[in-house]
Amino acid sequence: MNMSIEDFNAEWLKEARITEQVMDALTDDSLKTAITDQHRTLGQLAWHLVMSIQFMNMLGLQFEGPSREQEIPDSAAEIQASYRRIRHALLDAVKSQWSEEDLQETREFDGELWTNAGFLHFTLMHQTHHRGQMTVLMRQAGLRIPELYGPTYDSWIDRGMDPLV
Ligand code: NI
Repeated sequence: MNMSIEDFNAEWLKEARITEQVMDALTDDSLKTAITDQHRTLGQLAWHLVMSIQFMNMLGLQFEGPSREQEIPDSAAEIQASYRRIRHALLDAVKSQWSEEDLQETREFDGELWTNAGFLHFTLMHQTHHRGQMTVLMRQAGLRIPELYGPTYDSWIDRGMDPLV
């Protein structure tokens, strides 16, 4: 998908804010939740989202983020702070370091030719995908799920309504 810097700015502001709300609902105890012990934990998924933003450094964008060697934090507050920092850092870097021409620059990744705009689009989709996985694990962990694209079970209850099925 072709995106302009303005398109990315608008989408990222919305999407990263939603992700931040999801991250902010995490608790230390919830981070170990997983569907089975063969699958990624809630904490691993949350950290994967932080580190996949960090991956955009590989495209020549310069911004600060956690080191690849850093262990996955067992503190929800640390993951939340890292996400908050890096989601702003990515957007600032895109806006200040890339022009519209840079977005059309291509590079090979995993045997395919990608534009930088394509990577930005992928970053949005990839985040949404894992964020959806996170909300399932959060429900399993007994956490309250913030509203993402509309009311949740909890918000229907709060409004005195029968949750939709
Ligand atoms: Ni992934």
